[in-house]
Amino acid sequence: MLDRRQTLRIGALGGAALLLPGGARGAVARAADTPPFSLPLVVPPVKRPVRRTATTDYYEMTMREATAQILPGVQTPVMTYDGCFPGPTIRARPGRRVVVRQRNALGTEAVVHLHGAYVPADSDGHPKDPIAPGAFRDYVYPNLQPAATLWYHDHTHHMEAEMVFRGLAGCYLLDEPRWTGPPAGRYDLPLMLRDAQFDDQGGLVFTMGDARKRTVLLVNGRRQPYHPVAARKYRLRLINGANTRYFTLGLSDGRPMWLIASDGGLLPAPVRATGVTLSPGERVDAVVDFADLAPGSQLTLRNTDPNIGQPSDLMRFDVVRRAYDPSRVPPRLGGSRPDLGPATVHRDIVLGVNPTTGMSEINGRSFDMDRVDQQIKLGQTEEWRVVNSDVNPPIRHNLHVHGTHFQVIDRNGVPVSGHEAGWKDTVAIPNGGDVRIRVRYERYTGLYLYHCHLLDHSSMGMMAQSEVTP
Ligand SMILES: [Cu+2]
Repeated sequence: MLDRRQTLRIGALGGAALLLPGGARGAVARAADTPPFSLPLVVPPVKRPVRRTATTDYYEMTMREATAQILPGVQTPVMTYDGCFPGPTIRARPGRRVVVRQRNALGTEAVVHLHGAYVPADSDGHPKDPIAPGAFRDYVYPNLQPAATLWYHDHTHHMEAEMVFRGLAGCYLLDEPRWTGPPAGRYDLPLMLRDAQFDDQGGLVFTMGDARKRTVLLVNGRRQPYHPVAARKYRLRLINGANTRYFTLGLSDGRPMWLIASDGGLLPAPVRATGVTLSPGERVDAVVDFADLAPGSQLTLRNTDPNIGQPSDLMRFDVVRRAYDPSRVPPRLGGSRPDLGPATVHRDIVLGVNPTTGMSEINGRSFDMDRVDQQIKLGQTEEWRVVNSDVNPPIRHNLHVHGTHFQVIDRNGVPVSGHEAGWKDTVAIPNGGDVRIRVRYERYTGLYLYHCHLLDHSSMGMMAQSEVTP
């Protein structure tokens, strides 16, 4: 229920932006008048472990309020991990355990979910496990899964939409072992995409469900940044971190990208594409080659989602130098082709907004964390037919499943292709149509959520939970 939402108080900062020198009235208006591409791209810092053992890297992170320069010349109050907007990046390796101690220095409870990770249920960031203000929790991430682009974000009961919107999200990159292949190091660039709305003072405005006013597009927490690049290949880890916006991503000169990884990690083979659509929570790794461009060339990463009308520029790449490039996109990437075999259990999962109550529901019920919605046997393959029943008016929904990856069979009966044919944890469900997925839990038992990742919808109840049993 809406009335169960807490009112989020942005403590000492009071929600008002602090203006940089020259401020007072008009700072946001001036920021709006500032030409695009006037701020450099922020690459979130890679977090260092506080301790390393033979098996485990230990990290400590603090959730706290801070300010960030999202718009030129304006400091906006945000909720952060470690003061960073987005949070610091954790780089981990398959088979090597990570433990993150999350301290809550916010004035409100919080919980952290690692999106796309196979983790024990008590480290999955279930809303029944909040961290109280002033307390901490140790999250254990075994990383027993293929290398992949994951991200961590808030999952507080009824509050994840607002808390992620205010900044509680960061990248968690599970790296492949070193091999001669896709661009690495500083040529491997995480790009977290989202939108935002601001008030006249530069504060973030969050209104549940009102996504149409979130018209400012951000990359790594900044409006339309620029990034100097070398004339060579780059790996772009594209993460849709928006609450409800879809992105159809492409380069302004129409040059192709090689899609090399989906939510679950490397694809079997690269897929050539000039555009790729991501619903909220989805990721794709794309290799882009700037080698043919002379220093001084510029091109932009654009959103060409047909639902927004004109294409909009997300950021600009400025080619500044030539470079030796030993990286390559091999014809075989080493990822596995999803094949969970025939299913023994079939289910219908219907996503829809209740026209009478306005609540978001799955199979006619809004989320109740004390109710188990379905039981799943460990090791057993299930097939889910996921339906989006919101046709009139059409409302977009997708489905994210916690704690495993799934195989997407088809959408409206048509087999999926491109990155969607790889391992996925989030998939877009068409209005009035369906997507069939096969799901299997392999390792851990306990409670795992499944929900629409349009976070305004999950916060309003479009969420349910499976109990995985031995
Ligand atoms: Cu939804």
